[in-house]
Amino acid sequence: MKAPIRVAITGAAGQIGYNLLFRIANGDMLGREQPVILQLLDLPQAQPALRGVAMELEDCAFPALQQVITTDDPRIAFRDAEVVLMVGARPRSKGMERKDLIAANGVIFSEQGRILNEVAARHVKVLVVGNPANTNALIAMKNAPDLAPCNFTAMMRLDHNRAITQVALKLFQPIQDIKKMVVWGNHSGTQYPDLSHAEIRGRKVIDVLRQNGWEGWVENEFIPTVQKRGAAVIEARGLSSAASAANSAVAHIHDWMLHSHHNDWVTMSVPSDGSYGIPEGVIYGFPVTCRNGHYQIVQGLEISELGHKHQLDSHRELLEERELVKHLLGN
Ligand code: NAX
Repeated sequence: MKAPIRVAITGAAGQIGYNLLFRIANGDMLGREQPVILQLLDLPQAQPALRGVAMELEDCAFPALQQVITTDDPRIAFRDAEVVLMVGARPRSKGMERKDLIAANGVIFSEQGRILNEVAARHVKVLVVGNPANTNALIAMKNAPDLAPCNFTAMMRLDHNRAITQVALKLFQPIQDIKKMVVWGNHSGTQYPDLSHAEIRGRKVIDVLRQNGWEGWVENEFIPTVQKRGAAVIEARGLSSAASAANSAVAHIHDWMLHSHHNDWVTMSVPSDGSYGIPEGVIYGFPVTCRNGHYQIVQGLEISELGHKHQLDSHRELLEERELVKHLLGN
């Protein structure tokens, strides 16, 4: 039998947590044969709810679920964790400005980054979901200088999946036939959903759109629909995306730990390395392929002038966010 993997989840009593934990315990993220120990963190006032979720997990009798730990102490939650899903974040309250939200969350992610640095497994893989996800991931990474920066990522997979579905719906084609989508940049309204490299059964999606006289759809409908999808879900449901966010977190870690599909790529926000003219110093959505626990940014894609402008707009926003939290970044 394989050794269990310790998976820590912050904000585990929240709505994404409730949609995430059962998927992980069922083996959707790391495989049915991989035992897991769930180390669940939430605030003191959420502990009764968290214990209720733990009871429900026990009641599922998942074969791969070896243990559930509930705590309000990040030191306990992160100890020896090999996978950490940082979902817990301060929600935006009424009248709160974006910059205040960034600052409030910055404090949480700097403290949790420091604790990860002290107690997590040295090869821990971190996915930040809590918003502003890219900047929170940067803060956690900067406060964990003993851990490899490449192991800090933020979630763009939901945006990626949203983009694929919009194309599949437009073309009336199966989801699994749409490959090589990417959403560049920040998980925010400045993100750049880019279908110019996307393929359908070996043909460029853009050529199929052109053939139907639908080129205008890309800038006029596709990009804004994907960019604003989170707000549309809030408008319809009265709550932010939870099951789809959890599904994306499962897929992000699954592909990173195991592998992405052959002849395709996925979007992950990872520390920029200068690729595509995005200088080091931000966590940015790139197309990546994953093998054996490592990701690689896909190189050599041709970017149009307009595409590059979209990329830089999102980069500029990340620099502005970084400026707001620079006191939390250490060096
Ligand atoms: P909820 O408010 O339902 O749950 C958040 C949980 O985090 C709560 O139980 C709260 O007590 C806990 N929490 C707050 N501060 C904490 C701390 N310092 N340590 C541990 N736990 C803490 O929010 P939910 O809908 O689950 O969303 C969580 C985060 O995901 C939000 O920041 C949200 O904006 C973000 N999202 C990110 C997405 C992405 O694609 N990156 C999409 C979905 C979602 O909007």
